[in-house]
Amino acid sequence: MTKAFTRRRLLATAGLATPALLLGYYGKTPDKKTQQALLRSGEWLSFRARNLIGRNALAREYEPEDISPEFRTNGATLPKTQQWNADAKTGFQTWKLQVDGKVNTPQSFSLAQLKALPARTQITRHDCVEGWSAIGQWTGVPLSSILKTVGLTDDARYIVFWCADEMGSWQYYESIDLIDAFHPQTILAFGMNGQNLPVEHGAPARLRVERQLGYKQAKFIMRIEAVSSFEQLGDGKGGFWEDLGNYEWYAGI
Ligand SMILES: Nc1nc2c(c(=O)[nH]1)N[C@H]1C(S)=C(S)[C@@H](COP(=O)(O)O)O[C@H]1N2
Ligand SMILES: [Mo]
Repeated sequence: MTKAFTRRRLLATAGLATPALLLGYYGKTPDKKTQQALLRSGEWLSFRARNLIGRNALAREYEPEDISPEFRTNGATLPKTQQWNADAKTGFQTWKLQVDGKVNTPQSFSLAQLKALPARTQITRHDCVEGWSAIGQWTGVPLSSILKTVGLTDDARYIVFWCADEMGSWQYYESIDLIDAFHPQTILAFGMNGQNLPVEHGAPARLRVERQLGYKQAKFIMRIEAVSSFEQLGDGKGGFWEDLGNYEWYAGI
């Protein structure tokens, strides 16, 4: 999947291949209207290409001395659901991350299995829409490793994170597209500031998707589902706050 977004392939598609094909189709000398249409299609494609290249850029990473002495919590800080509480009692030894949906091999991972995979550590800034930010150090497994292990099917387009906390009958969930899912700084974090991820910050594992706002950083993840559309989930807008608070689904920063 990531290969599809390499710069070379984008430029080949956007800059050369399409106009060349169109020219071939229209013959030697396209009329003015066709020329303009061609130019417009080139502009549209390069705009899209730039978006895609831009979206793969890394979020800024900070130094250990930049880590905020205090990192606020927001939203749920202690899920009430039975399964999560039973898992918490065992120090999350019984916790299993279910990965399913549009995948070739649905699989579940224990915390120990996740911790045994190659990890990434990054110091980044978290920005909440409510107007506060904090810098923290996150350690976890790149989401791409997990997705490559289970293998996405061709019709997978979004990755959904189902969380252990509920508000009334609404379960917290979030979704991201495959560009963000395969972004090198998108990790399933089980460590924060050199310790196990504290409960209030989403133990045992939470999402860090560093080019997005705070509410996309799903905490208390129980299940990851690959889907082709999120219209059937929740209220159809792709996330808890998108459904309930009309927040933007694409919360890129
Ligand atoms: N499961 C779950 N994830 C969540 C939330 C939540 O209420 N439940 N709140 C979101 C919001 S709005 C923010 S700003 C961050 C806060 O993360 P923190 O509590 O680690 O600071 O988590 C996000 N992820
Ligand atoms: Mo937030």
